[in-house]
Amino acid sequence: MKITDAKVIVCSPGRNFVTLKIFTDEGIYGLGDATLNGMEKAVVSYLENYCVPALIGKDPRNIEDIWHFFYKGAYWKRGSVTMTAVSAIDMALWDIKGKALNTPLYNLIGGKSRNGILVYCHANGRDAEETIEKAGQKIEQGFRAIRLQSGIPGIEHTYGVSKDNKPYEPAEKGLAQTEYWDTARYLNFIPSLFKKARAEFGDDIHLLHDVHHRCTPVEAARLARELEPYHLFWLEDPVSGELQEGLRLIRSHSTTPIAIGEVFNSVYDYTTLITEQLIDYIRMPLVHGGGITHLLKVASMASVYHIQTGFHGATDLSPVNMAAAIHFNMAINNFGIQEYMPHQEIVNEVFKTNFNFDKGFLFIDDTPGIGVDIDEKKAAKYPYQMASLPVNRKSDGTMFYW
Ligand code: EZ4
Ligand code: CO
Repeated sequence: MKITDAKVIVCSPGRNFVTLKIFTDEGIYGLGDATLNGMEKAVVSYLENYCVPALIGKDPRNIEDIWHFFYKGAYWKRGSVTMTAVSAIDMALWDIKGKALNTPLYNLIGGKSRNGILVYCHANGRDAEETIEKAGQKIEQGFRAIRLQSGIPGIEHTYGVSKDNKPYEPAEKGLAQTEYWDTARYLNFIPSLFKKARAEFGDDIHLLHDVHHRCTPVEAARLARELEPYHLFWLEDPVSGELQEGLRLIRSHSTTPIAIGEVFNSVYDYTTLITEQLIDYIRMPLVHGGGITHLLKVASMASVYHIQTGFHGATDLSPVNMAAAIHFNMAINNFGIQEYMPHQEIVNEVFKTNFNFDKGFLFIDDTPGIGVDIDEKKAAKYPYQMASLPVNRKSDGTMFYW
């Protein structure tokens, strides 16, 4: 079997998606997600100019070797842009293998370990009361795990809270907008939100929260400790994770479970965190973390240390990634939870999917490969639109993490 061609499809049904399609001489093609929110064209360029020409003529069955060709073989390795490209190639190759062997992806990586995939959704509101009201609606829709993000008195735009009461989409058209931040107000507010939520919903609903990289290690330790009485499923990205040693401080002060790494792109972002048992959940998704091939290794290493997966699943990851993640989560033993933000209806005009939600869980059918297809004619109706994630400054103007 030989790769004959590959192309990159960019479309914007409501938001931008980049999809890699790899063709073979046996008429089988595979799809991979290559979407990197706000940096889409950088990945497109790396794929089109450097990866696609190198793929042509290779045997798509040799996934491990091709993965290392694009990782070890590249002198300038790692980084979100290049690893997203490697991830897309890897996903498309697993899709081809599944189709060639006429079996769903989960069968190729261990078979089924469970019946369905526990997911968490988002609830957000302008204040604690509205956030709790929204969470109540999610529980009525069947969700068993909910991430709470709330507007905070004195902070104009809080991460995770939509400005227009529509589903939250952080990227906006054009160049980056500036938001302003105040950690002291945030830290004083969040424990009261979870106190109210526990009083309203009791102990059986899983509650989660995303700090979105905005605390120093000692601030995060305080927050994790003050949230302990409300038994969070996890506290996400409590600090910006590039300082792996910073997580030691949080761990030494609190038993609140920690999830980290939606912006990570290699096992080497995790080695201290895993081997010192400083975290509880791996957030790095297939689409940015080297695809199925690399996440299988990360998940295996994590499993040795009793750490579970909880992959990023925002709407800026395409349905191809979501389906691949469900297969992956079905197969591994140390699956924990999957983030699930349903895409807008118009996304389903372009992508034909094979998964469905029922009573808090996602289920995937047994279509061979990953099982998602793209309608290129429909995709062409929605051309790319430049959009950027916000930048964040402290209220005195100092540049900060978004
Ligand atoms: O900010 O996907 O947990 N979810 C998140 C997301 C990220 C966006 C960035 O593109 O933190 O909302
Ligand atoms: Co997050």
